[in-house]
Amino acid sequence: MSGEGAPRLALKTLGDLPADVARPGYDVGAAEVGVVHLGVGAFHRAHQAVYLDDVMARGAKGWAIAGASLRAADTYDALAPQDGLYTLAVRSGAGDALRVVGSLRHLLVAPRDPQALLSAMCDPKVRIVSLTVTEKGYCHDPASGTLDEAHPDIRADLADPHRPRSAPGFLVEALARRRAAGTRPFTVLCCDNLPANGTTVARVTARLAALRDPDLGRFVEGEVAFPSTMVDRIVPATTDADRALVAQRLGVADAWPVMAEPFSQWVVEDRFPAGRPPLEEVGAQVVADVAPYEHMKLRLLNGAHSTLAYLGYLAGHETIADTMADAAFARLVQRLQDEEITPTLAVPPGADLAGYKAALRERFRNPALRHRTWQIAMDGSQKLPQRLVATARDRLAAGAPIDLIALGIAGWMRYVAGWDEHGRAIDVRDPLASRLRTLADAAGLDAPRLAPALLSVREVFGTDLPADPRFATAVTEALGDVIRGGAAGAVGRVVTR
Ligand code: CS2
Repeated sequence: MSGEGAPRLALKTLGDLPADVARPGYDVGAAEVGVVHLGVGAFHRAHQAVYLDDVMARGAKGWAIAGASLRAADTYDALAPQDGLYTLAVRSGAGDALRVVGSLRHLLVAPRDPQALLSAMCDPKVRIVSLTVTEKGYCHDPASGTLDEAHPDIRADLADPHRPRSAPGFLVEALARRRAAGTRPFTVLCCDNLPANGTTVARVTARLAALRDPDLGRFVEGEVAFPSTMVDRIVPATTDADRALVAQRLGVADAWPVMAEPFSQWVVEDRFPAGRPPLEEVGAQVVADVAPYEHMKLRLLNGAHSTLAYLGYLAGHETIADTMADAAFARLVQRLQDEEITPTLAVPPGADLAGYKAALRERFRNPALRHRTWQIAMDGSQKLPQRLVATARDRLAAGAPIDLIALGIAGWMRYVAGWDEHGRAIDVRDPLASRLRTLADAAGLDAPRLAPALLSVREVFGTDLPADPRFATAVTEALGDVIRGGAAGAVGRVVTR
């Protein structure tokens, strides 16, 4: 069904879908755009777009999405012929529940036509510009959360601000144009796993604006709302096998369905001066302060995820579920969460932390998801600071041990060295990959040399931790263990200690 020329999912085939495929409960063709989303990847389509689909099914008008890709045109090319429709397959042991999502009403590709994206962002009906551009898409220094002014895209955006390339560049130019036109600013809604994501993106955007014009900087700082959010849903990359399976169930081809776990959570700070969709009616939590939710999620879920990804990959496990099926790894996750992460958390009001952690481990075990360790291992330099390093910093400030966190960090170091335990090359994807590789090559696979070499990467560890002998020693010892005994051996040893 997925071959060239097969009938495609589209508005005109929507009525022919089998009865067990859920579809939009509103007039999709008449839905009006109120949100421009930057980074219309799988996560967005399995998360925010689904909440907005639900919002419109409940009768709220004007919350459809214009989704832009800031780099590749593949999402556009897949979904434009489908009128923006795509399938969400919710995967569990009980099989796949399919649903066609209609909230993506308009698609754009920034590099093909930056002016079209800017005009969409300047439409007075657009009240929110949301983003999932991944950690590296903000062109910031992950350790300090400030704009990386030397970033090539930022330099390009300063040289030619009216044809932006970066996400902050688009935000600043669109806000400047709205201001000049007397249109009230949109609310900027970051949905990436950054620490204090709203505040961080506000800082980065205001700085870029100020570099263009101090007055514009003050405007962004004073007049634009950047509520913080916590987003959570595990969404592995779609494979060709997934496409074939979905096509078989639909009876028509869908060039880019998204596959997700049943769990979904969205916690949003209630600061939307231009208005917002009634998210609390569709299961999102609208709160005054996201910080405790964010810490809980970034540290317990993403911190454990990255630990499993590096050590699991090195131990030869393809997916998170495979890694969790190894009892020593499952034990590592539990102990890491209970002993080293939990004491650093300010728990959200009314949260059942024990239940939350147990549910997380069950989610990791979901055998239907096939979430690859390699996928999660990507962009570690951008992820580690908020997932593991910040937790280590808090532990050290409290005089507490960090052996398990150090093992996760050591897994990253061994991984970015670029060779697996059988001497095969690892395809390391990271904006700093070549620098990390150069450092690792110069040091060799020798912990007392490799650990300090990688600890010198300021973007990840700042300047404080490399100088803290407790941190450096714990990481060097853990790395020595991983190098000598392999990742599985090191995990086995640490959990029986
Ligand atoms: C994962 C996240 O790829 C990764 O780095 O840790 O995408 C994770 O699946 C989501 O944050 C879950 O909400």
